[in-house]
Amino acid sequence: MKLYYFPPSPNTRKAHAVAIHLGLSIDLRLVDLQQGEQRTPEFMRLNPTGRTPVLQDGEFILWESTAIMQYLASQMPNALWPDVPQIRADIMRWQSWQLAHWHQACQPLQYENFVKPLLQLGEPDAQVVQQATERFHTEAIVLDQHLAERAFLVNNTLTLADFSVASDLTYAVPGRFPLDNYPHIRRWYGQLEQLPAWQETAPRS
Ligand SMILES: N[C@@H](CCC(=O)N[C@@H](CS)C(=O)NCC(=O)O)C(=O)O
Repeated sequence: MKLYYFPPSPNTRKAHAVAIHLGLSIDLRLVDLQQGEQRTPEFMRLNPTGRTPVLQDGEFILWESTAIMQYLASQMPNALWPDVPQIRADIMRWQSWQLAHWHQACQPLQYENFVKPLLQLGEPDAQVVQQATERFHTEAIVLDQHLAERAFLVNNTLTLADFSVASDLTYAVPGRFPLDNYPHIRRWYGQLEQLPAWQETAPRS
């Protein structure tokens, strides 16, 4: 299987971490987003949305990181994606929340506080940061309360849900995410950071 990837991307990280954690043999193909390689005709044939990651397994081509995670984890029986309908639905619940709500809360802080200064795109917009901070707290309270009673998001063990939700915390420090009042999120994310799959997919500075 080939994974077309861009290592600094949290969406790439979700899929790549699952492959590493499960010991899957993956042929990594770099798509350099900074060079615009996601817009080449060759890549657009793989993914007409022009985004990474993309998985290719023979003739089968799959884009969208969550679908890729599930496909990778379906290659063998494992605890990340157990073949139990209720557990899979629970994992999907958190993966859906991550895409629809958590990512939307984290991404503006990442962009304003980290990406803009990094790429010299100007100062953070104070109004955007304030709105994003409010949105962040709305979602972080839910996550923190859930984790107060559990080591992991689902089934009391590491699952795809953890990798999905954790991906948005990849740049929590440089993005100045206001995590001080969320001890359970910090404890949970600290566990993720101990995993070889999370360490190996951490962005290189
Ligand atoms: N919903 C997609 C989002 C993918 C995405 O936005 N990827 C970014 C990198 S994090 C990308 O390739 N951006 C390139 C561009 O927008 O030109 C997924 O989960 O795979």
